[in-house]
Amino acid sequence: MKSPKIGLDEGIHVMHLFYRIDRRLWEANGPERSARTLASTQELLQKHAAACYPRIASFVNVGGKADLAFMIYEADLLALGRLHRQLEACFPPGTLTPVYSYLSVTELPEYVTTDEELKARILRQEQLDPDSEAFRTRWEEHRKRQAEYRRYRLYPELPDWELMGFYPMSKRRSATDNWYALELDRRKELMKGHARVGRKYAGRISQLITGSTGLDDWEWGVTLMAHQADALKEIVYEMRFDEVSARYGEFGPFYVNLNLDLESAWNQLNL
Ligand code: 76R
Repeated sequence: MKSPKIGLDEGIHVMHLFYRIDRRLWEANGPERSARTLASTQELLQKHAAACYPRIASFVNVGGKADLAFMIYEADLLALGRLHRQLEACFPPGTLTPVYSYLSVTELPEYVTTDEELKARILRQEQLDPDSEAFRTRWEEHRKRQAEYRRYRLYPELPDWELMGFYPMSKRRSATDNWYALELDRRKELMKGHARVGRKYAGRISQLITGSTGLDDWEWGVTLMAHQADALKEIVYEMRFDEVSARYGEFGPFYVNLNLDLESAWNQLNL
């Protein structure tokens, strides 16, 4: 069956790509080819530079595990696959060695307060009459915030901060600590603690959690934007003490990357 689009019911696909440059082949191609590669890759990135999608963002890895890194944001999986291959085709054959790649999708968390819960809380805490004007105004405010939150989670626009940290993670399923065997209420309670820790990092960390259960080797991709590496280290360290991570978190490899436009990336990597 041929289909012009492979979308999602809501949200977009996100792909993280990490490459090493084969320096021998690169040198053999010479500076003119390097300049042409830069120009054609730049052109592709400029054509895909929406705030959310279609977007290809470029980074330089500083953890030593890779050289170049990219993030592709696309609603259509066919288009995402095409962009991935077009990006690789900008480079001379063999010069780009894939190191790690990760496919995930944006999602709404299971643990946000439902409308019913919030309504009950407002009525209880603020002692409002459900038929009053005051309640209606309050409810309207909430609906607006909720819509904004949903839009941000499903169609993220990450801030242009200096660093991008990425790692995949899963929730544990061992005989004694099985996240998936917990009741929803218990998971909700635990996630409140997690979010409390996260909120302390407002202004220092901006996070994007994308779901990958059944799509890639871990269950979530964690993308953290930061100004400095200590913020990345501190949030991950502090979360290790929170029960959700301490007891139930399992982690893949960590990639720390500089958020650089392509020309700066070329300079940084001496390409
Ligand atoms: O969307 C929200 O802000 C609501 C609260 C929230 C949810 C539901 C939240 C807040 N997170 C949620 C879900 Mn998170 N997060 C991580 C990591 O290294 C580690 O130990 C864990 C990696 C970090 C650093 C982080 C940061 N979070 C999730 C999920 C999905 C779980 C599920 O569905 O079972 C994962 C895997 C996960 C992991 N989280 C926050 C943060 C930060 C900084 C916040 C506060 C966000 C804010 O205030 O805007």
